[in-house]
Amino acid sequence: MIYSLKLGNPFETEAVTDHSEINSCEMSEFIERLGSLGGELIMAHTSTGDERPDIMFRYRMNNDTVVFGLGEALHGINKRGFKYISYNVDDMHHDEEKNSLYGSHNFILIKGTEDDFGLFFDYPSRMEFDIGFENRSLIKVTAPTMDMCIYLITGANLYNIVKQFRGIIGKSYTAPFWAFGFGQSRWGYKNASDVSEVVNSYRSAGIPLDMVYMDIDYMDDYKDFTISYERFPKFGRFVLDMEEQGIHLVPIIDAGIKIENDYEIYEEGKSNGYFCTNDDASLFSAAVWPGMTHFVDFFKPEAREWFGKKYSALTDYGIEGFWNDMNEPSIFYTQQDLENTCELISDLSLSDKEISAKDCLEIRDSVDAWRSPEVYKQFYHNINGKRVSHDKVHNLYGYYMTKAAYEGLSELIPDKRFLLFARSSYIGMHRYGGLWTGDNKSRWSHLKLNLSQLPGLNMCGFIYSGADIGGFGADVSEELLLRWTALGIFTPLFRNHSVKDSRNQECYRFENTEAFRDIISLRYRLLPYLYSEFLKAVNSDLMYFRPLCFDYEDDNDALYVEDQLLLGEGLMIAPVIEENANGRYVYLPEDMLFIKFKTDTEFTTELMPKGHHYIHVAIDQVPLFLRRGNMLPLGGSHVCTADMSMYLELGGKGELQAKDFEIITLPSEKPSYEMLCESEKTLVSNKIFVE
Ligand code: MIG
Repeated sequence: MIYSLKLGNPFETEAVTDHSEINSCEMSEFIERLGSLGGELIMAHTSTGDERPDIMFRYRMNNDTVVFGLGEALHGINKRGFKYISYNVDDMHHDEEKNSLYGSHNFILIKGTEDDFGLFFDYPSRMEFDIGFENRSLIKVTAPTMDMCIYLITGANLYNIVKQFRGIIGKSYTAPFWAFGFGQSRWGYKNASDVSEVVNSYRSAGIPLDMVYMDIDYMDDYKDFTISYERFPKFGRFVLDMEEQGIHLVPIIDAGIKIENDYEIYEEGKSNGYFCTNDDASLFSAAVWPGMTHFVDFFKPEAREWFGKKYSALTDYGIEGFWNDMNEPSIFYTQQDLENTCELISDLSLSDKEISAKDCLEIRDSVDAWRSPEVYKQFYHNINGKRVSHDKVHNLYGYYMTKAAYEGLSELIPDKRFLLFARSSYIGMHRYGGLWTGDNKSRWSHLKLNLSQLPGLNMCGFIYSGADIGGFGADVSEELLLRWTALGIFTPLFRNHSVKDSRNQECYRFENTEAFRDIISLRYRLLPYLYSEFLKAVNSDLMYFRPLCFDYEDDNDALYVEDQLLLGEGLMIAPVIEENANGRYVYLPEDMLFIKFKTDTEFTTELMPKGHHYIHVAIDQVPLFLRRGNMLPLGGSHVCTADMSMYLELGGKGELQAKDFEIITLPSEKPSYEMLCESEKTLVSNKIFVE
């Protein structure tokens, strides 16, 4: 059951799209329902003497309570023990003590002693989730104003609650099949020959590759919807050449629009009033990569429509995939900051006083708005004719940018699925694109973090998601990259990406290219299963990745497993995430078939009983577990999805042959092809890849 409570005058975020099954409650009824589950809702005046009350949800946990959710938030799958702040931020240091990341996903799922329930706080500005941080046994969710919708979801079990939640927030974005290929990216590919070199090197190493991402350097002076023809001469020809080699180019689009006379986007945005404004209605200016920029007011439907159509600058060349970046929005400093700082310097230089260290620090701080929440109180949107402070709707900015892109691309490429994902997000954006989890680092702890973030994201509808494989910042070791890639082959978004001045991180740069080839080829062999499970998750509000306890409800050991996940209906993954390990401990909640891939074509299987085990997994091997009653179809090895037309043609037209697959089953008898097509649990049926 789903209950909602509307408090005050909430902003319509459009996170929830289907209200038909929701019982909207009066305050007293809602409080009573929460109370019967052990939760309290309290309105309290803040000590600052604000007239408006704080909202606080409170829940007393016992020793066994486990809390899930919060989307991409840091820490483990179980969110207990930390305080999370929903206020989107561009912070490239994903350290354990950080409270916020790029997205805010205000859904929590409480596994209580008696009843389990979920809560969604639909509130687009800053709020806090203290999940047993200040007090180990207390959950405290607070927001500074009472303008919010709260949704309470009860159900038979955790998975059922998530499915109901997914049902009200609308169907997740469907990525095209090719977006499940492997992608190489690096901030620093500056011209066509850099990109070609990447493609050639992958092809000659025999490592599969489907896309090369183009970071900001492909643009002319970091201007959105431009291409530097100096560095990418004959761009149209180049896109076609790449396509012939089975490569999709995926350019980046940033949020800030460069202020420059005669730059079409700037001129049109300005004359049509599509940009965010200052207090006094003048245009708000702030610096990002292009220098001074304006920000599109994505809350205006006309501005969204206009911006979305601008993607034609690239789709006209045959581009079908994009990533949206810097859309928290990320701001280095504002025009105002810059002016104040100049004034400060000039005052100091005019005075006779010696310039102190304190003065220098003041100068530095005065021009630095990066990651400062204060800057978001300085500009405004025009929403239905009303001026709204950005701060009030801050967490929605990336979401509305992605909505603009999605709607534009749907018109520009109407007959095809396109690839689209973004960095900043809020629940609701999952209908328009996927996300990547931003600037992680080449650290073993971030490999683990990658795994921990996946189920939370799935709960909130973000199925097409993934992290920068190998880590964005810092230098990666070959071992870390191999182990990380061995996790990456299972994530829908599978992209190796790194920052400019870090060690070159393309797989062919390392000695053991064969191991990379085997691991990534395995991804392609698994695609029939993976893409089918992805479509099932999207179309039926399922989770592609789930914590073990979602399926093994009464298994107390399964409840605490933090480094294994269920993948789709039939698989469990247990990647090696420790340095210098020759394997790992796994927990099997039931008997499973342990499949160890040695190369892309060679594997061993072993039936393993329920319980705790140690498995040996060498650096070039991939472990996988098949659940009872399921089969795993393995397609052939391919260097790109374009070569897999066999699967793509299936849409009712092509004939799928059992011989096209190698089939791994757990039951003793080998299933016939007919069985394969008929079985409810079948992964290969003529339904794969068809909605
Ligand atoms: O301030 O476009 O997260 O993936 O390579 C850095 C350059 C801007 C941040 C993105 C990262 C991208 C980088 N961007």
